[in-house]
Amino acid sequence: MDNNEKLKYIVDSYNKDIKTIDDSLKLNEMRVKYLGKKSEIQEISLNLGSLSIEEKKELGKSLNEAKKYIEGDLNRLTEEIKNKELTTKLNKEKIDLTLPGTKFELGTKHPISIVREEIEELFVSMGYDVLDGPELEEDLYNFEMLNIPKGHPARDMQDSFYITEEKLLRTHTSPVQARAMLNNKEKSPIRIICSGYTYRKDNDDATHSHQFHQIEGLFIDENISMSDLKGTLELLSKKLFGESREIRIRSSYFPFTEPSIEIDISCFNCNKKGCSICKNSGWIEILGAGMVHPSVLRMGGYDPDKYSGFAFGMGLERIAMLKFGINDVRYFYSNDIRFLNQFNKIEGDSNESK
Ligand code: 2NM
Repeated sequence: MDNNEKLKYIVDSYNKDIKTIDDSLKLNEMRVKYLGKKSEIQEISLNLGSLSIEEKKELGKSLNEAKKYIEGDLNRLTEEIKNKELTTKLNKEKIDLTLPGTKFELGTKHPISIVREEIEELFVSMGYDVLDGPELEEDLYNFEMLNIPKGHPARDMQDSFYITEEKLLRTHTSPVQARAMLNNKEKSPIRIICSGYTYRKDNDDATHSHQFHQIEGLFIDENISMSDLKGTLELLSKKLFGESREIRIRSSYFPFTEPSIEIDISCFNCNKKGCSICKNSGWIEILGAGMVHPSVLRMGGYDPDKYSGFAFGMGLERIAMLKFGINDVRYFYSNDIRFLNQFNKIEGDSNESK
């Protein structure tokens, strides 16, 4: 077989081979086989050197034609197969936009948050600001500024989580109020509400937790009296436990208020007839309050001869337990989904079809 015949044979063989090729991988193999370094065409062109000028010219031309033909055909097919493969891929990956989306479960609002927000909403509507402060507090703000000096029984080391001599986990949210008084450089009236985690050394049981929530309010202005406090707490009681609630004031003691009081509400379960919830008394204790002690005002930079104020505080766990009929404070922290799911779903429509 002379070289020209060989070339013809190669092209024929290519034409036969190419008929069975339908993907880009095999196509690449074809390119290697017919045009690559070890291809027959390459082999022939390596032999050109040993030929006469005439023969070289003639064979060179035929070689070029064969190469061009195979190359052109391969390029055309490459394009064709690429398009075919893309179409197949697009068809396979087609998205049906009419299919319903993936449903996901929204959480519920924690009962402590429900109660906190309800209280905050009432006080914000009366012009109070919502404030917070650090949980790791200084002795100065947690005790000293609140008329609880060193040696006072209320600061028993056994009851507080001290981190250093001067730092402890706050035992109430009142230090936020002490800070607010100090921070108000104009000594203008203050209306604030603040809530958050508080800590006391306690053995956890159904009614005690070493970590719990308080919410406290403070109102300082000229001519603030006990009747302002009473009206405010009456509103709060009705908002939390229903319009028909009555309140009862008992005298009490807190170092930071004088006088100090405790507020009971008429039992929402038996309406004063006596039941197990109110322990047959007809009344339920819900919070402590009082007129801010003159020493506390003075330490906060307020002149007690010009200003007066009231303050109140309550435990959010206790309020939520009464409101929702929960008999063990540990439910709030156990993250039991059966407990949590009993409270309203957070606003949003993802659960609507469930
Ligand atoms: C209570 C009861 C009575 C109270 C007092 C203050 C402050 F900072 F103004 F002195 N904040 N909170 C207070 C008063 C808290 O909780 C049972």
